[in-house]
Amino acid sequence: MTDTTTATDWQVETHRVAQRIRARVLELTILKDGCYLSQALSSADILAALYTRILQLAPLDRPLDSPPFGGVPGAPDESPSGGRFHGVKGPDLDRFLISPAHYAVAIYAALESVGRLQEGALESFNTDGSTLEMIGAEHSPGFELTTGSFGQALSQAGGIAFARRLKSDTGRTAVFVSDGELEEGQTWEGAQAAAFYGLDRLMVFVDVNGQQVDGWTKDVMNIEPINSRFLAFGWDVATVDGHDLDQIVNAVEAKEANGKPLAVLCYTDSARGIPYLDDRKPNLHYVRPKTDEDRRAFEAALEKLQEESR
Ligand SMILES: Cc1ncc(C[n+]2csc(CCOP(=O)(O)OP(=O)(O)O)c2C)c(N)n1
Ligand SMILES: [Mg+2]
Repeated sequence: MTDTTTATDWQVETHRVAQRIRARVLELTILKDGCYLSQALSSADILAALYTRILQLAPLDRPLDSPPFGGVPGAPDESPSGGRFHGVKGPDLDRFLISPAHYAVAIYAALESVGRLQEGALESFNTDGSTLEMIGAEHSPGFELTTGSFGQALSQAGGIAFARRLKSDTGRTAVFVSDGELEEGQTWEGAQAAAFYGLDRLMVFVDVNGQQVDGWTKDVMNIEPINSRFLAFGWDVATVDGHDLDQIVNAVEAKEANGKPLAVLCYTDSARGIPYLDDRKPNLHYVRPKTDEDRRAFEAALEKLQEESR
């Protein structure tokens, strides 16, 4: 969906949401002198497509605030789960689970962009006592699970999808994972179990941005060929350009009820929207403006992204 002259209304609006995500996280990167920026650049279109077009989530009456951390959710205290930003749960509604906890700022920006997180809430981002943590946890907006130790959410999503099938829910369970998490053994145990139990209402969206903390994923621990690996595990697989809204949405719409879970492999660019960062690849896991030239380039990129967000 690069040619906006032929884009339909939803594509134009969803593209704006994606640019707002990028702009917001870049703004915070400048303000905080560093942030998980590249993750927002790579995943913005996937998240925008999910929140505006793919997921069936209950609407909220109004954007929610995220009060300070009041203890972990669950008994005996009643601290709210970050899942409430996805609306009330329902048998015919979807669930959306986030696995890579360092993508939290991209999730907060996405929630703000689609009117689920109150504007201004991000002012407390990464400050003591705030639930808008740099590394999200089960109390952070959008998060139902604590998954800072990676590779866990696919198994948990499979468990949730399995339980939902026992209850005859018709809603789908979606989980977002990063490509570095495919290096984790538990990911593949989860994939194996999901196929074994025939969980065809389970969908995993992978942000294949090619990088992990120590460099290119292919150099640290190669995960390719991801497509044939998932196929071999008994999944349906769609390989898409993770910046092409049509391709992402169509991958889900083409899914048949055939007893197989779906993996949508979204190949992305971790500098998308800020070409200035191209030269720093693959060292974009955590981005700081280091020089005055960086700061000037970041400010210029912010202006452009904000312009495209309106
Ligand atoms: C089980 C586990 N091992 C190692 C880490 C440390 N770690 C934090 S971020 C990261 C990189 C993960 O890859 P990815 O999410 O693809 O990186 P990105 O694309 O965000 O740079 C690693 C290995 C962790 N959080 N959990
Ligand atoms: Mg990655």
